[in-house]
This record gives sequence, structure tokens and C-alpha cells, in this order.
Amino acid sequence: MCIGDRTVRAELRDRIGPQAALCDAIRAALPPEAVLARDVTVPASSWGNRLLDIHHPHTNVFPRGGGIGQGLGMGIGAALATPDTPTLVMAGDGGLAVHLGELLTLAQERPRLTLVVFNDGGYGVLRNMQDRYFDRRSGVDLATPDFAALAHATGLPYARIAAEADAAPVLTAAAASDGPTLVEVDLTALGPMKTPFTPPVALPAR
Ligand SMILES: Cc1ncc(C[n+]2csc(CCOP(=O)(O)OP(=O)(O)O)c2C)c(N)n1
Ligand SMILES: [Mg+2]
Repeated sequence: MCIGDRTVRAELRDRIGPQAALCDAIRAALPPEAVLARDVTVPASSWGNRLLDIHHPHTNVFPRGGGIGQGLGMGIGAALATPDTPTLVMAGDGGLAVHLGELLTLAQERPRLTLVVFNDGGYGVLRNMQDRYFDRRSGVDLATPDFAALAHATGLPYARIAAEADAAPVLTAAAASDGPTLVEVDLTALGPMKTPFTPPVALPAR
């Protein structure tokens, strides 16, 4: 790693605030050969695709087309293909809702997969863009399920991360399990990023 890399990584860690602890805990909990599937969610776009070390191309699973929700199905496929290694999926609450049926596949096939759901009560990236560029919010604050109850209803083990200190024990235990776990990250309880993430996309002229 050169000095420039170190500066870029340090600046990014600073911007993502408490989520840096999650990035560290995910990498520490999983062996280098574990598949890391990321859906299209702020934690993936801001640090999962940039700061989280990926050691082999085969462990890098990402829906390149950018459609939300596909990450869980892709992760289940990867986990079933690599039963001796844990797999981790990063998903947003909004994206997970689009492909919620995959939870039943997870509950049925029971692969060695940790599903980390980042719950910010809506379409966070669009919320950030509306807050930054527009004077009102529209269609971004959404009803989300009670994830503990949802896990219970589908027969999935459940754990919650609500503080930086929860990240390592929860993710280590989930990765050590030989089946699925639904891990909810309560982003309201965890606290905001220092700099809200907005993607580098051109907005239509108003
Ligand atoms: C199928 C599909 N519909 C809509 C979008 C537009 N879109 C991109 S990110 C996003 C919000 C995703 O919300 P969530 O999964 O909760 O992640 P967050 O941004 O909150 O981290 C939406 C609606 C998309 N990429 N794909
Ligand atoms: Mg969300």
C-alpha cells in the first residue's frame, strides 16, 4: 500500500464514521476465501465496494447492473456453491424488500450465509440526494418490517447491531455458524456517517 492509498483509506474511514467498525468486523470475522456479496446500498457503495479488502476475484459478488435486491439471491447461490466457507451478504432494507421472497430460499436451503441488513428506514441514498439537492423529500422514508419478528416468522436466527461494540461479537458468531443468520444493523441507533453519501451521478436539470 502506498502513501496515497493510506491517505484515501484514512479519509474514507473518517467520512463513514461508526460504519468503519462494521467494515473492520466483517473482514476480521471472515476468512480471505469467503464470498462477500454486496447489494446496491449506501454501506456497499460507500465502503463495501471501496474499503473492504477483497482477496480474490471469485469472492467479489456484486450486481453490476445496479438493480436493488439481487444481492441476496446471488449470495445464496455463492454460499450453496461453497459450503465449506462462510458467505456474507450486505443488503439495504429497501433492496431486501424488493426480493423478500429470497428470505424463504435462505430459510429453506440454510446455507452458511450471514445476511447483514442495513436498516435506515428507507431508500437512504435517494434520501441523501434529496436532502442535498432538493428542498423536500418524496418517497424515500419507508415502512420497514420488524426484522426480529420477520426472522422469527421465517425460522432464521437473528442478531442486532446497534453500536460499534456489537459488530465484532455479532459478526464473529454469525460467521462461525454452519447455517444462515439475519443480522440487522440499526443505523439510527448506530449513528450517522460524518458525511452523508451521495453517488457521483448527474441529476436532470430542474
Ligand atoms: C430495481 C431497482 N429499483 C430502483 C432502483 C433505484 N435505487 C437505487 S438505490 C435505491 C435505494 C435502495 O435502498 P436500500 O436498499 O434500503 O439501500 P440504502 O440506499 O438505504 O442504503 C433505489 C430505490 C434500483 N437501482 N433498482
Ligand atoms: Mg435503506
